[in-house]
Amino acid sequence: MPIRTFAAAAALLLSNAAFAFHCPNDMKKIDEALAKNPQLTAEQMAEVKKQRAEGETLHKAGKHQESVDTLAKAMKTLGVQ
Ligand SMILES: [Cu+2]
Repeated sequence: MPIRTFAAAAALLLSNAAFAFHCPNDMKKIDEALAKNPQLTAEQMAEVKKQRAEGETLHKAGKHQESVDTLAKAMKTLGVQ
């Protein structure tokens, strides 16, 4: 295998692994924030829970980038980084 192709494949694998780790981490942050009874409107709460569930579904489907993006919205509403 040419070294270039190998490097590209390795980089892809690494970024995938990073994302695979990223989503559960974000979900954990969201769960922790939700456990603290955040001051959200009922509407925001429903939205956050929906995004949290969606993020998990996307993560399990291997769509890590979409999952991270969806979870990021929920985290923004919750005010967590
Ligand atoms: Cu993921």
